[in-house]
Amino acid sequence: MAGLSRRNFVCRLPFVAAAVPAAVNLPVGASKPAGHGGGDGAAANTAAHGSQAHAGIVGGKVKNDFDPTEILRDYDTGRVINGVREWEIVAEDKEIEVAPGVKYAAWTYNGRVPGPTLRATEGEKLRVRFTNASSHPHTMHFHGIHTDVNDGIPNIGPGNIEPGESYDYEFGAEPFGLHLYHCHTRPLADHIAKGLYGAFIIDPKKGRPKADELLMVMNGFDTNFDRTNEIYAVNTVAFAYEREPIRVKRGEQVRIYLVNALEFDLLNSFHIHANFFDYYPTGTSLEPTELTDTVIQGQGQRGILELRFPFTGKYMFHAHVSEFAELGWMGFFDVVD
Ligand SMILES: [Cu+2]
Repeated sequence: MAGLSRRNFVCRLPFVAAAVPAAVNLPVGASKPAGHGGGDGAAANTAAHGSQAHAGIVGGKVKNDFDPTEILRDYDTGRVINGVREWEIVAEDKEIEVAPGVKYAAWTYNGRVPGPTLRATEGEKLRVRFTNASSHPHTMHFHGIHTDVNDGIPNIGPGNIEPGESYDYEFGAEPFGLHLYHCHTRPLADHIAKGLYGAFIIDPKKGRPKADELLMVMNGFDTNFDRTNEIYAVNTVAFAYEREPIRVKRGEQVRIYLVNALEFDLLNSFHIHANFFDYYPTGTSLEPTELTDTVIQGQGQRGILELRFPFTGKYMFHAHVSEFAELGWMGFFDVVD
């Protein structure tokens, strides 16, 4: 029995919520709600168009050592020692909660998913002191320009860093832009999907204009290990910003660092309601390429969005892949004076 696919999972959510409060443990695949076969389209349809189509994952509190609202503005600039900017990163196995009642056995960098948002300035020398305290081999592979031995892949340089081992990755901060880092141990999709990824921001030397800066890593979780995702989110927790909308100021420049770390789905997207944004692909130019309200990113793609909200109120944002939105990837901005 393979358990529920994510597609019949979304149809079942309302029944599940009614039948068992802790329902969203369901994607683990064990218990199917009785009396609702996969062909029960009419009933599913009725429920899905009711007022609480995703009530099964909206309600309740999620407990983690990290908070999606704090992750938005939490930038880790490490420390500078003898002219080198340096971070200490530890990989560890850790159970996290990706929706109320949905636990996930993650692999993490510094205990959180996404890992810390590492931030440096163009041209600096960087050192990432990596220790593997997990029970599996891992690496840290950075997007950027560097030598092969610092590329964090299995067969070159230090290769896989085994449990209990450490390695210092050293490279320069180039080019400026929004990059990412992730484990590159095989099987690759699994090592990334388990949670070993984070954003890597290199600021241009002259900086960018002042803004309220928000980090958003689009991700998902394959909670029943069938290589499709059952939960989608920004910064890990489904519907986190629906429960706690992102507070921003009317008229203020907002800059979103948007990264697609999703595995098992080729594309992800970001759509803002009632507004438009300037888009800077990969953040490697200071000139935007597009004024739009929707952007698509493939696996590993990222870009910078800049916008201002002219009106106060609650403004939705979500994946325009509707299925992802219904499984957790949606939220609100709360625009205030
Ligand atoms: Cu790994």
